[in-house]
Parts: sequence; structure tokens; C-alpha cells
Amino acid sequence: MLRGWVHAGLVLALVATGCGDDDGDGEDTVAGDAGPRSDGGPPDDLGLDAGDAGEEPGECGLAAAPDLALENILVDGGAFEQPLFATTAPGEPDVLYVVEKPGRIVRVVDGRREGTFLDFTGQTGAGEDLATSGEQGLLGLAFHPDYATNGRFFVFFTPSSPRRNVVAEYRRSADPTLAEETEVARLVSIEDRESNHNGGVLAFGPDGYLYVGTGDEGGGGDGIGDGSHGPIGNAQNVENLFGSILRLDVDAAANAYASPGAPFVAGGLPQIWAYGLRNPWRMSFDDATGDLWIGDVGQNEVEEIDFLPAGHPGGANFGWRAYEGDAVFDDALTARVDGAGYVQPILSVPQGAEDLPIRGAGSITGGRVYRGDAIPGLQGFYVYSDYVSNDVAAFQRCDGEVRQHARLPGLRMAGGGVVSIDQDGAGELLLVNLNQGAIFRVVTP
Ligand SMILES: [Ca+2]
Ligand SMILES: [Ca+2]
Repeated sequence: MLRGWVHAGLVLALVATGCGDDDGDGEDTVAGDAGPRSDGGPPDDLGLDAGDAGEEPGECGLAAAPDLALENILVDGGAFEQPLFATTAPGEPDVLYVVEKPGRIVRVVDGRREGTFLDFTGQTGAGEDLATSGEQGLLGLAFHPDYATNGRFFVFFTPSSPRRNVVAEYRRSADPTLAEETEVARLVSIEDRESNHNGGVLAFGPDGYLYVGTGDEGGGGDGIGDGSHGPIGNAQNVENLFGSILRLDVDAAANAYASPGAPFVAGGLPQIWAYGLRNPWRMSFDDATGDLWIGDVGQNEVEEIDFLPAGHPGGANFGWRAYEGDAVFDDALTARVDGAGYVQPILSVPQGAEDLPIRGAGSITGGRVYRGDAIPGLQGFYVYSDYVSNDVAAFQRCDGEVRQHARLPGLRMAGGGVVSIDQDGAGELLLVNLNQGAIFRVVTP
């Protein structure tokens, strides 16, 4: 069966990826109605009008996506070792920092690997061994908005023995091409019984807070089969940090890094900004609007993209494990979730379907809204992909809905492998391909 093939293929393909479902148990089948819900529209319970953020006048002009092509960022035939993410640091627009899963951050200058900025391949800066199998390793990186002057940056990684999901602060050394080896502070440390679903994405929001994506701990079905994640699963439980978007004030160590205005100060943990996520492997802020986009990897049926407008008051519930994309997964929890700030996906992508812009989806890679200058026709498009698919696609959000949704054939990647859609110092898009050990810039042909 196609779905079984996709799932089995995913288990094999994800030996070295940080996303997707590798529980492989095959038992956590979808319960209840898998039919479509009334999705595609804006969340209607946010206390905000759908059109009040994220849409400048004229963005509903709905031009079709332009023709595009790929250009390897390395000009010397070099490669990366299991690259997961690329970004730039404030004040250094011409330097790319690339996260390699085995435990390195490497600097790329003028299309060449210049050297290793931070190295966890021996031990972390706190003297731990790094777990690197499967979805574990050095997963995320975010530079402080004032990095140019304060040298502060943050990493997400998975130490072993005992396994944890950690967010820690590091600093640039006196030599700007090297980080200090010693950890400065540990902001988050979550004990984690399962090697998969570790989230791993970090991003500073326009409010200056650090946002962190965490997975539902792992296994499959958020523990629905054996109750190991509690009666409502980890993602719906706001008394633990799993399955959430955390929002941290990196200067508030005395308050567990909780940010002012956090939605769960009472009746939950103050670091949680949003919850109900399975494995938010990628999220990004729209540089022009401040809107938040999240890609959440599905179980056996549906991948999803989630959207929160800038200015959202917090507390959004994205539905897992009651819902998997637009399908019911655990019908015992739907009534509870429907009454708790449920925000439906802006886009649901059925796994394995061949008649969609992303064909054969199995592990979505949330992307970002293009705000660069080099490709005017792509302005305002949200570009995303899927680790298992060979396709990259884009759409515009117009009147709260998905419009001009189309495959970008020039960006097709035989063998799949896109794990991140990032940007360089000029705002041009970068596609990080784990399978190829390569990063490509999106250009016009
Ligand atoms: Ca885990
Ligand atoms: Ca939780």
C-alpha cells in the first residue's frame, strides 16, 4: 500500500534526519474521521481580525510564482556533513553560519568553508557527550539581535546520558571567527525518554524574545497506544514543555526565562507560548510583518503548516494529538481541544498524495516568506518543502487563505532531503539538503 510504503521509506530515509516520524511501530493508526475539516481559513478565535496582520495592501495581487533555479552556495566543490540549518549573524551579512548535525557550526565566506565556529563533536561546552543518531544532534542556532555588540548566541542540542533537549547560551570569543568553548547559561533542559521528535528550531521574534520549537517527546501517536505520555499526551499538557513553542526572555534567568505576558503563568508553565504540536521542526517569522509560520510534522496521514499573526496574545493550541493536520487523530480529545483556543492549520498536506504541489509528502519542512530583493515575483510567497518529497512549493496568504499555491519545478530535488528553508544576509532563500550535504541558493534562471 502506498501509505505503508511511504511510512517504511521514511523510517529508512530518516536515519539521519531531524524531522519526521521514525517510531516505526505502525500501530498508532489514525482514529476516527479522517475527512477534511473546514480548514484553509484563518483561525477565528484569536480575538483578531484575519486581515489585520500579515497583509499589506496589494499582497492579494496574486501574481503567479516565477520560474526559479538552484545555485550551490559552495563554489569549490565542497560539501557539508549533515547540514540542518543556515543563517547569518547581525553585523556579518556576508558570512553564513551552517549547523551540521554531528555537532559543528561552520562559517562560510565567499562560497567556501572558512572554519569551525563551535565544535561539539568531542563534547558540548558543558562537558557532555552529544547524542547524534537519528533526529538527535546539534539542531538549532539563533544569534541575539544585538550579537554585533554582545556576541551572544543560542543553540539547541541533545546531550546523552540522560537524553535531554537543551537550549543553551554561548558567546563569541575575542576572535570573531570562533565561539568560546564554555557554555554561558542553560535556558532549557527537558529530560527526554525518546530519541525522536525533539523539535530543535530557534528564532528570535520581532519582540526580541527567543522562540523555541519542542517535539512531543517522541515514540508515536504522542503516547496514545500505551499511555506513556499521560492521559492527554504531552502536546496538550501545558505542565510540561513538550509539543510547544516556548517564548523565552533570555535576560530573565531568575524567572526561568519566562517572558512578560506569558499565557500560562497560572495553570501551566510560563515558558510556553503555544502548544498542541507534534514535531515543530521548522518555524520562521515573516521579516516584513512579524507573523509566525510553523511546519508541524504529521503522524501517518497529514502534514501541516500553522500560522499566527503578529500581535497574537499567546496560548494558541494547534490541536495535536486530537488532530493531525485537518484530520481527527484522537476523538476522545477533540471536544477538549475545540474549547481551548484551537487554531486550525492554514494548510494541510495529505501524506503520499500525488496530485498536490508537494507530491508524496511524508515529513513537512516548514519554510519562510520571501522578502528578498533579487526575485520580485516571489515577494510575499511562503516557500516550503518536505523531507521525503522531491518538490518545493509556494503560496501566498491572502484574505487569510492559501492562494496561488503551486509547485516550483525549478527547485525540484531528486532524492528529497530538504530539511530547512533559510535566508542569507540579503534575504535570498537557501535550501538546505541533508541528503546531498549541500545548500542551494534560490535564483532566477
Ligand atoms: Ca525526543
Ligand atoms: Ca506540553
